[in-house]
Amino acid sequence: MSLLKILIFPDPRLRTVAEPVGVVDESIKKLSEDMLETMYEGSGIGLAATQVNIHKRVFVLDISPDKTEPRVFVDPEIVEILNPEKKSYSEGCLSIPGFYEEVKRPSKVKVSFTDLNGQRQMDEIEDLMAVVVQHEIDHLNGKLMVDFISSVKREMIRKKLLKSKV
Ligand code: QAP
Ligand code: CO
Repeated sequence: MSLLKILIFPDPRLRTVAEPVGVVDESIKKLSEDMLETMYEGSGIGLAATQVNIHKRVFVLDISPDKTEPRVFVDPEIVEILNPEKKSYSEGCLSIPGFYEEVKRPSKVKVSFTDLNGQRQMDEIEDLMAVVVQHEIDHLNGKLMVDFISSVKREMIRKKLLKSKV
């Protein structure tokens, strides 16, 4: 396994729309292992391939307290919003270190994705998992959590991260 370099906002490469994977091959398995290692190293709970400058539709997450439940989503799609009632959550992002912002999203969604065995899966998700899945799918579409906040706050974060050179 190897640690990957995480792009930091406002790196323009974070705005790239990722390409569908299609067939899950060894390169995708290796990528997901490296992404999980990189996510754990940064004490994250979710990481999209876009954040490590690989523009393929893959993300990983692990929201378990002891970090023992890695999950990999390939070609994920939100097929249905099961509860449109929006819930606010203070979100973080490994590409926006040190900043947390309240974002409102649908609280329950149905997601389809390909697993590492190449099987298409369907899952109903809610609570923190639903927040992370929507946050990560946004990354694959070049969207960031700072796009949901005021432009004044976004500018402040942009300037601070450009200066801090993390
Ligand atoms: C996405 O983000 C997420 O600022 C995953 O200094 C997070 O793992 C979605 C992290 C929360 C919903 C809720 C952030 C690590 C990790 C930081 C992360 C930091 C170190 C963020
Ligand atoms: Co993020």
